[in-house]
Amino acid sequence: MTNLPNLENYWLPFTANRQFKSMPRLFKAAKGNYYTTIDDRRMLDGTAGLWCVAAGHGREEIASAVAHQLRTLDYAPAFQNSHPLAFEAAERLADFLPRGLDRIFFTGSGSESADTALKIALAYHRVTGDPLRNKLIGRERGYHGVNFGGLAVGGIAGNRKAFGNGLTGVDHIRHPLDIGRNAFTRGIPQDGGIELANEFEQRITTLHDPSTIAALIVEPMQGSAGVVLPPAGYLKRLREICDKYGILLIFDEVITGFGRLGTRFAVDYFGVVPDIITCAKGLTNGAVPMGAVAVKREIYDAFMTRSPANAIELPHGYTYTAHPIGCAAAIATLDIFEKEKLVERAGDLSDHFERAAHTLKGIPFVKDVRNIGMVAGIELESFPGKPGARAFATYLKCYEMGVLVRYTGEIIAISPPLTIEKQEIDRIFSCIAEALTALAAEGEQGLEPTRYLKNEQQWAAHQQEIRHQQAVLEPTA
Ligand code: PXG
Repeated sequence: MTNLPNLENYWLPFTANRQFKSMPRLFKAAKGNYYTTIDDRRMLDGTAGLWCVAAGHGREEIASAVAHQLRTLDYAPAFQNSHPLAFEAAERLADFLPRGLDRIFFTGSGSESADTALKIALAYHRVTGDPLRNKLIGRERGYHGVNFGGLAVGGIAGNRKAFGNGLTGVDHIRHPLDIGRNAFTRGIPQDGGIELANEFEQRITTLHDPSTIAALIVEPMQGSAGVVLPPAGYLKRLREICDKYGILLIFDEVITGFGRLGTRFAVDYFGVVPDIITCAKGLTNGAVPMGAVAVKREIYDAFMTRSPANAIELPHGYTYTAHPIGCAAAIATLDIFEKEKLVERAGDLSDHFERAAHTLKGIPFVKDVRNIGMVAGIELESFPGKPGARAFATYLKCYEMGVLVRYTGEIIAISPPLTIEKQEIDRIFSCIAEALTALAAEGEQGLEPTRYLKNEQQWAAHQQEIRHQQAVLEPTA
């Protein structure tokens, strides 16, 4: 492998580090819908990075806005001072968001957005004289980032178990995935939504006093847990139950925001309006770390009218809240969305995307295909005793064939840049079909990760390189 960096010091997130470092997959450049790998291979981006590069890679408009901003004002203190671009970015984002959610708190990521939203919900009930409303409800299989608040309301078991007790006063409602009933449904499932949502009411009335619940947080579509879709009527019913009991409803739109479903936000897709929206990722097209929390005007006004004069209304914020570079990138991204009508483009492509995704029905090991907008989840049958191995091998095979897909558990998730072309969509799904067909022929052997290096020579050279670097770093070892 060419130009391999020293791999020792960097601890990769959510990655099997030892496995990765034994066969690193590094990108050195990206443009449009393609990455270039360190060994000069072109890789079609079937995942928009990590769901974030909606407008395609290497956007000149964002690069020059960021470069200009860096040279003009690299940083301004976020507390007690600010800069004009913060206000402009907030105004532009408010225009892009669903009506009424137009008071914006900026953060540095989706995780910070989730924790910020939860804290705003708790503080809101205090400031409005209802301090006993302090429990938070999330959902099984939910993902709200990795900070303690988001982790507590999140429902991906593996992410929680390693970290002890987390927050108290948290409960979860059921996730809506029901493959037995809904396998291979095109778009959202039609049945079962109301009864599932009603369980939320039942749970909070039997296990809790609903007047102690501060907020319910859900992803309108669960992304990280493998593309779990809300059945028809489900989100609307959750909204009604929240209204009935004075509970704030938070939509985590870190993945669903910015055109992913063929609408600006999932709110626009489902016609259900929460009290708070979190977003990140697509906000800056993934180019600069940034997130945002949008709240209904009434929530902001409650803080402004009920806090003592001259008091800090919300004792919360980050050094990098509304960072000038992030704001510049966000404004440039919103310009691209507007100019290229990216949301409409995603909406127009959705039917083609759906048809392409469902060509996988009948391919070996595919037990469900789920899709909405420009998202598809392909759930595979596990190899006995090796959970996740088949999805991982599929990912590696696709990588070898020049297509980047995501895998989580035994699910392949596809979420390309919204700039993708129809033939590129076809290529993604035909590549997955080819990978799975090959795996079916190879049996258990096909699940061995080291098979997927291009050839043995490359593998040997690569191992030698790693040994060399280790020797340089640890001369006595
Ligand atoms: N909320 C939701 C709904 C998310 O999907 C976060 C919060 C956290 O965002 P940050 O910026 O702190 O990572 C996310 C992040 C995947 C994948 O492959 C998904 C995420 C991140 C990385 C990978 O599904 N979602």
